[in-house]
Amino acid sequence: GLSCFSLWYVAGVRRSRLPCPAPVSDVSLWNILKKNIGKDLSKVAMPVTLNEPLNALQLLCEELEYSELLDDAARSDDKFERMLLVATFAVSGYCSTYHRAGQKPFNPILGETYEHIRDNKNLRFVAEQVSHHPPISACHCTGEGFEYWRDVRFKNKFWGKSMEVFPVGSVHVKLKGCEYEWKKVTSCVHNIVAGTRWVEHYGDMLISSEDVICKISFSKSGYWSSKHGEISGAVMNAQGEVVHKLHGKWFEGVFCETAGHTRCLWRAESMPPDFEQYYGFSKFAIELNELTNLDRKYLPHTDTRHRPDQRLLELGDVDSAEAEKQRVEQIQRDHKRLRDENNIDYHPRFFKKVLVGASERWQYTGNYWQARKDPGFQEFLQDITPLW
Ligand code: PIF
Repeated sequence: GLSCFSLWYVAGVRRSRLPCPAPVSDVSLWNILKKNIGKDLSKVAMPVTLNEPLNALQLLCEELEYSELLDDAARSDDKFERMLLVATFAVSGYCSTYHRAGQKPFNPILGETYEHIRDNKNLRFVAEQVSHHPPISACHCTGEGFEYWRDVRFKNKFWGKSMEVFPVGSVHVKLKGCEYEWKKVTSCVHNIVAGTRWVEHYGDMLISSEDVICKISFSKSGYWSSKHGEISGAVMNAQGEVVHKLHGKWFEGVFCETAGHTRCLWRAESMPPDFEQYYGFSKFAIELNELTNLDRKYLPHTDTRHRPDQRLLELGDVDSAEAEKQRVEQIQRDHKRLRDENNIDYHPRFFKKVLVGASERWQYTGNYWQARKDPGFQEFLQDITPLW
């Protein structure tokens, strides 16, 4: 029968705490960086103590924490209101980064996957690491009346004190037959080597759809400025006339102003107790890497929740986590060498590369949820050598 655990799971109850607080890390990032000046940092294996127990695929999922904004957009009959909610969703995706500048996510292994289901929201998310060098992650998600997809590759620029991250690739949302597309703004991690690390996002975001556009500016200000985190923007019709104005802070909330009247569209959830000791994770982030008995039954062996080094870090066993990270990375190198020696091309399982103009996109094949059905992934993934 069902264990107590799975009954909880069925009822949608998830853990509200990580098993262990973040270990105290004394690793000197400066020692690593000075040895690698001018190098592409994505080609340097970093110590596990720089990481948080989540990876880049799970961070893509985390940007959907406030997906009900898209559900609401899909329910609205007003195209300007729909754009307003899509734009608010786009801003809300930055919220989790506020308390998370202290660590970096795990870099997924090529072929690693991550799924996330929220029955109460009808949300189904799937992601796959489709390229190792350069690291590229692709994801696809459906909710109540919307579809969402994105692929991303991060370009970094290390400036000595700070690091700028330029996400390459677009975010797409489709609802009520209309497609919305935008590019994410530049992110910057300050005080990389000394002092308190903090994150800032800046630049202009343009969300386009058929005949409504929205422009949002993320201000560059400084940590102590009252303008820190400020965004402002406008929803415009095809003639460029402003219909609604937007303002707020990406870590706090978004407000809409229409003809002198102001209303709140979104507010960030409050943080769980002791979040500082627990990697700055929100309630949503805490849940992302939970592995229930039911998950064990259904998840493919490629799912991040099965990755041993990340699990060991979550459990606070730093030494074993480091040893496992190196072992897993070596397996990945061996697989690559075997492919190279035998002239075998690598093809991701659930996404395929398509060319749109001059740019590459990774399109979901639809295979994942199909393969998950009885008899599960065994048959579908049997040709994949275990990743770890
Ligand atoms: C390893 O990844 P790490 C390296 O890629 C290594 O080259 C590879 O060996 P190989 C290993 O198999 C990898 O595990 C390095 C790098 C990874 C990303 C991209 O995890 C996402 O050891 C970045 O890390 C997201 O990290 C940033 O790249 C979002 O994970 C904000 O470049 C970085 C991060 C820079 C450090 C900044 C620290 C800030 C706290 O032999 O196969 O090449």
